[in-house]
Amino acid sequence: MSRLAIADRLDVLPAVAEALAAGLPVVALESTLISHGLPYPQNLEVARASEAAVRESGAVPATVAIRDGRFLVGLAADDLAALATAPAPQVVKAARPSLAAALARDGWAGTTVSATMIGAHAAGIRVFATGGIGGVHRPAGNGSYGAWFDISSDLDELARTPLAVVCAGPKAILDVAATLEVLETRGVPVVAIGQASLPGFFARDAGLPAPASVPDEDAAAALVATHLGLGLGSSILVCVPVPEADALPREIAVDAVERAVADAEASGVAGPALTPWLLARIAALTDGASVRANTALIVNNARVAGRLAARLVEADRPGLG
Ligand code: PSU
Ligand code: MN
Repeated sequence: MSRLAIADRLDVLPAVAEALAAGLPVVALESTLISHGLPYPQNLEVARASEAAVRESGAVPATVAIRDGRFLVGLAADDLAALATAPAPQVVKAARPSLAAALARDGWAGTTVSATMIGAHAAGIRVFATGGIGGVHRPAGNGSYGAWFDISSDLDELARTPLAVVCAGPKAILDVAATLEVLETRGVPVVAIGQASLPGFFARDAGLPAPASVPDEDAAAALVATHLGLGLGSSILVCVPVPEADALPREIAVDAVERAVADAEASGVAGPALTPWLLARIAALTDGASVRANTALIVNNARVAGRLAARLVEADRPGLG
């Protein structure tokens, strides 16, 4: 009888496999932001800069993607470039519900937060960096969810797969308060580093208190180690504010998001196309300022995740530190 396992689909890059076998810190990076979230050439620049930031923090980067039926954990430099430059319609977006479809076809798929978590966890990785997680989309202008009822599979994945997921907060295009409520119901701890308010993706402040906060990365690492050590099966969401110099002022972010959501509604965009559509519309509305914020926060999260992974490895070694 055949074995039923994701592991049979994994191709772990040798540098990543060696690091994991040696107990060295590794950070998974997602690839939907490369394939669908950012335009070329910023997507390739961000992907390379994120890997470099993880390395500078003392960890090994593992960008996760799908190609020709294989679940790739860690991309060689030429593969990263191939994914970033592959013609858009030929690259699909793979999440938990579309994972089988993405693996059953030839060609590339960018993995969302949910699909990246599945591959990273199967490979034995504990820390993952992204830009912003998916969540509960906003209701239509009339306040009714109706045809707009749309909750990202990222939220259920956070509840069922144990990792430390580093992000800049739920994406600002979402109903952030509703997203936090779902995370609470599903038992996912959400912690902000260095501030009491929830980081707001493009902006440093989402306008809501974070469910929990810690003063610094050391305290974050201790909380992550405790959470993962409990074996509850869920992830912990670590929220890092976008770097000050590249943040969008909150009013500008709120205004662009509101206009983009109204435009999406008027254009009838929905489903998996919605998030990429909104990000592109906001980029146009802010003259590229949102892309600069998005780029800066992704690379910054990769850097923080690298340091977190290194601290977790130190905590594994009793008697040291
Ligand atoms: N963060 C970014 N840009 C992105 C995404 C996250 O800065 O493009 C992607 C992530 O892959 C996330 C996905 O998992 O958007 C959510 O899509 P959806 O709302 O369709 O579940
Ligand atoms: Mn959706």
